[in-house]
Amino acid sequence: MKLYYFPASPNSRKAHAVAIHLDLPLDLRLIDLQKGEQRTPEFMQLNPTGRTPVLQDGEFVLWESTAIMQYLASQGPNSLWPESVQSRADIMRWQSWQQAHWQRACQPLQFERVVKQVLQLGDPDPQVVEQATQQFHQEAAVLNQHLAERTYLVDETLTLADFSVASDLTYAGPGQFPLERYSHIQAWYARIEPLPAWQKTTPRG
Ligand SMILES: N[C@@H](CCC(=O)N[C@@H](CS)C(=O)NCC(=O)O)C(=O)O
Repeated sequence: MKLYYFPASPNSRKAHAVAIHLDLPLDLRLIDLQKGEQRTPEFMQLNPTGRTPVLQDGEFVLWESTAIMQYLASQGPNSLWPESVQSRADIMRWQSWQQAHWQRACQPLQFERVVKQVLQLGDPDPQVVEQATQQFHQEAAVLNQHLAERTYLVDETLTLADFSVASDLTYAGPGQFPLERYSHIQAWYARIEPLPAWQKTTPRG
């Protein structure tokens, strides 16, 4: 299977980490977003939305990171994506929340404080930062509460849900995400961070 990815991107990281965790060999193809490679005609044929990651398994082409994670984890039985219908629904709940709400709170902080600096796009916009910070607190409070008496998000075991939600904390440090008051999120992320799959997908540079 080929994974077209950009290693610095949290969405690519989710898919790559799942493959590493499950020991699934991937033929990695770098799509350099800084060079605009996601908009070449060849890549747009694979993903008309012009985004990474994309998985190609023979003739089958799949985009959207959550779908890719589920496809990878469906290659054989494993505890990241258990057979139970309720466990899967619960995982999907957190993956849906991550895409619809958590990512929307984290991404502007990442963009304003990290991406803009790397790409020399100017200073963070205080209004965007203020709005994202408010949204961050709203969503982080829910996540923190959920993790208060749990080790992982679903079923007390590491699942796709953890990789999805953790991906948005990739730039929590340089993005100065206001995590101070969320001790349960911090404790949970400290369990994800040492995993070989997370270590091996930590963006370098
Ligand atoms: N919902 C998509 C989002 C993918 C996405 O936004 N990828 C970003 C990198 S994190 C990208 O490729 N952006 C390139 C662009 O928008 O030009 C997914 O989960 O795969």
